[in-house]
Amino acid sequence: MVAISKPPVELFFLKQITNNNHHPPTIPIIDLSKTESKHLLVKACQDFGFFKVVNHGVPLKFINKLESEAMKFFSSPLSFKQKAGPPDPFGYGNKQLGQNGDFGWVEYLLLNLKAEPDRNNPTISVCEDNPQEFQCAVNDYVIAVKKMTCEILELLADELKLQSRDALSKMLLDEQSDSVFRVNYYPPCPEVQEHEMKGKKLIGFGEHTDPQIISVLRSNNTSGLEILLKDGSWMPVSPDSNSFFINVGDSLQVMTNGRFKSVKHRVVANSLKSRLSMIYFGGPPLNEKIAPLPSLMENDEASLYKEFTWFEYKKSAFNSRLSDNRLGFFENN
Ligand code: GA4
Repeated sequence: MVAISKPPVELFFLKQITNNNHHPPTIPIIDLSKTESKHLLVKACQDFGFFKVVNHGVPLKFINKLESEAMKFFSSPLSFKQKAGPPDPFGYGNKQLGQNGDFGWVEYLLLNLKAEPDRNNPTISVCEDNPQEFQCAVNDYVIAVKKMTCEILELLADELKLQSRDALSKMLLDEQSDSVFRVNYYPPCPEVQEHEMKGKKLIGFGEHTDPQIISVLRSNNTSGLEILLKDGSWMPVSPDSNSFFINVGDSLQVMTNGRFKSVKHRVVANSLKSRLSMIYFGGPPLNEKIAPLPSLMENDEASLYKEFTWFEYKKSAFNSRLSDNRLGFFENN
């Protein structure tokens, strides 16, 4: 059992930076049922590294089932939740994020999706005496979300005219794909209002980029997610429980030699309502070489990055602090 130390409350607060932009950009909305979405997808990955997906085809019953199972889990006594083991890196975590001194106002479950989840053969163990129902709900959800994610990666590959349509999706479909699933529960925090009056925001999950290829987030209707815009201001993302929010990860930024942007994002806590988000992080196999895709490179275009394997990048990422610029270490000067 892990003893969860209580970090000082001051660690969670951010000075509030006001967005003085009177015309903040709007987040691209991609309708996956429309054929012209390919073009918009590429544009969204270039301009923001972030977009919202509607008509996604993920059955509502899988989403709702997982949300209610997850709420049941997070409402359970601490002693039960801790049976999932400490997050090193997979298990149940409370306030502590990673191993390098980051904290947030959040509880979470981090699960390894190493093997292909299969509804008849659940491979994801949430915790020892975990009800089968939670495992099945995760499996059904992940299978459907992974299918949608691969469709998006195939549309991107098509529009980018990569060698093959599955040039990106095959890394997620590979049975060695190192993908991860995370459920974050942000309890309401009554202290938020008091601190907001002093111009401070409470951090749920501190600013960071995701190391993988692509991340797919679905949340309940509680706000909190913010993305960092090019002008350095934070833009709140209106929650939408019927849609998915997708962001480009560091690995996809490298594979496109910087054309696609791995967007910095964070979550601020809410004073009244709890926020529940579930995120699928699509990652490549550990031995995959992460480098700009040759078919994307112009004649004399130089690679912005030194070549590395996903294993090397992941190792370095897990040794970093949340807000670090993890790609900096792999940049060519
Ligand atoms: C950010 C994206 C994913 O949530 C995650 C996170 C991981 C963790 O929670 O253990 C990290 C973070 C994430 C990057 C830097 C390191 C590792 C916490 C942290 C401080 C699961 C991932 O892959 O990288």
